[in-house]
Amino acid sequence: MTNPEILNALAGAVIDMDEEAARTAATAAIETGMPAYEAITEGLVKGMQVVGDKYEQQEYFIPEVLLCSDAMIAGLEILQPHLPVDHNAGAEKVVIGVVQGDTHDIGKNLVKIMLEAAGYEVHDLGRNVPLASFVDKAEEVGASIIAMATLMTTTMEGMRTVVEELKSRGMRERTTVMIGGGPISQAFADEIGADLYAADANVAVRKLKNRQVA
Ligand code: B12
Repeated sequence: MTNPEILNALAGAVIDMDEEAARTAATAAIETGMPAYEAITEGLVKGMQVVGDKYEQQEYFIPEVLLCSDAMIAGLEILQPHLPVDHNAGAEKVVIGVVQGDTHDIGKNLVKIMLEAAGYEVHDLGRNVPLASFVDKAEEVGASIIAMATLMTTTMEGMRTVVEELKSRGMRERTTVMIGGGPISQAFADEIGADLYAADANVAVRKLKNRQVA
């Protein structure tokens, strides 16, 4: 298979809810020497974006979306061990999670994988995370970065609460707050006083790295 065929097969496997096809295409990607990073972002994630569109057009419903996500995870399990790990981040610690009230975690999991590959030590609180837990965990493990995700407008405000909580505990100055997810924007990040916003997992890693250099 050529590289475009492999990327199409990865995306197609996610759209077709086919775990086996996702594993086969992921294995083909590795065997042909395609960077795992490219296979994830240009293959599996592209497929999941199409799934998102189909859900919004009511062509797919919750059961289909969950099967698509299983196929994406099947592909990720093969690709993730092949992501080259960069040790230059000096094992800076990140606490990541999806804010309270929201259970969408596919994007957050991708950001986590990319951060780990970039050399960060990631503490994953999962989804529907009580807001104070972000700050509690950062304090407990000595994390310098809190990364929060949400895909729902109804739960965005929770991010502001976390920023305020950091201030009231005297931790704001030493903690970088990064936010992302569907309804989040740079304008919202500015409004609540978050340090960084990223529209996707690649940009998230780049912005964190740049911030270190700065
Ligand atoms: C998959 C999905 C689901 C799955 C979630 C499975 C799972 N384990 O995550 C299921 C089917 C369970 C689901 C349930 C619901 N969903 Co839903 N779901 C989606 C869907 C179709 C795709 C989301 C997705 O995974 N995309 C693929 C990933 C890769 O993209 P991503 O999450 O955006 O992540 C990327 C970036 O945003 C960024 N990013 C993500 N996180 C972070 C974090 C940081 C720190 C940074 C920097 C960047 C970053 O990087 C990622 C990778 O590049 C979206 C529609 C859409 N187009 O987004 C609706 C959507 C998010 N869901 C929606 C809704 C309403 C619901 C439900 C309430 C439906 C219901 N009535 O029950 C429930 C939620 C219940 C709850 N309380 O949580 C709405 C939200 C509307 C809104 N604006 O508030 C959407 C937008 C659909 C719609 N148009 O109505 N859903």
